[in-house]
Amino acid sequence: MSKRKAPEENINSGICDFLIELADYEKNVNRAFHKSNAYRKAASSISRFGKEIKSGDEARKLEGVGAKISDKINEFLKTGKLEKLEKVRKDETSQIISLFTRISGVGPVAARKLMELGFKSLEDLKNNSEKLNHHQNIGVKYFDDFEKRIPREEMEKLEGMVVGKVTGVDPKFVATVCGSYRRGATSSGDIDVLVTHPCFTSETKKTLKLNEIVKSLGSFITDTLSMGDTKFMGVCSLEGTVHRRIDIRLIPHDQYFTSLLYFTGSDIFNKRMRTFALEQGFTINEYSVRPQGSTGVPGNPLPVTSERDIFEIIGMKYLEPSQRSE
Ligand code: 8DG
Ligand code: CA
Ligand code: CA
Repeated sequence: MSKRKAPEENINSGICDFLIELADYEKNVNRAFHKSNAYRKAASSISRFGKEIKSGDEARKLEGVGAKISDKINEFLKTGKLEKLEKVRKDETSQIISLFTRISGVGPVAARKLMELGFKSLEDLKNNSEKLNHHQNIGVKYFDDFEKRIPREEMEKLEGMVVGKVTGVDPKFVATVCGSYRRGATSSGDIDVLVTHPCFTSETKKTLKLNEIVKSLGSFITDTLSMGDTKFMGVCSLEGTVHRRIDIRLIPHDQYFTSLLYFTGSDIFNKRMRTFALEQGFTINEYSVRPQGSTGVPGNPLPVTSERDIFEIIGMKYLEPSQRSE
């Protein structure tokens, strides 16, 4: 996942910002993933609320906001800041780990390890490249570029270029840019491309050559982070300007719509939808929708021919991509 999200129009952005900062701190520095998710969930509820929150008690009525978060909201509304965050921001360990987790390919575990090796800055990492893997070194190299959001206008150019080249290999290829771009965002963190072909299904297992698809993109691709059978992670650049992260995934034709839904996100929306589905007795993931069965063992994948089908099966009102941001 890319590490910076675009600021959205949100009347409670002050509260949401501090909750997301706490979520990142819990995830990256403490590796307390449940706590981190709790903060993110609360931030998501509050940003969907749409009205100005005037007290912790008012926020408590929302899903995912408990006593502790409600107290923090009161402190923030009263004083304009949060004692806990003030401390975290001053702490050197937190500063270094937070910086390192912003590097592509560096998660919370690697970030702490690098700090424990005594590294404090990107400069330190550049001078000790043998301590980093290939992906991480490229992450350091393009650190500034990867932090820059991609304006929608550039995303449109990138889309045109990728789709043109891929369908040039075979007009039956379908290439779709998903992620925040498909949700209509004014800027995106990276380029998430799904590629499918009618002859490539989970049954036939006919392998498509992902490296051929990547090769067709030519010098547009500047670096490869990893190349698997179905997933390419790399770096691209239009006319040698800013370097952008690009992921290309090959998806079997019969799993295309569940993948499209999953990789359109947002990740918060996916979590909400998955929870909703489970409550209705279905398991959904990027591969399939399956009935949960009374014994808890998922049944066979149900046929799906559109994203709308998936919403209908689980009994959720259809939401356009642009309505799936939270
Ligand atoms: P952005 O790049 O503009 O910052 O936002 P994004 O496009 O929504 O996020 P992303 O990190 O590029 O992920 C693309 C979609 O993939 C996301 O919207 C939903 C799905 N996704 C999850 N969980 C995860 C995950 O852990 N890793 C990745 N790579 N994708 C995930 O729901
Ligand atoms: Ca991505
Ligand atoms: Ca993205």
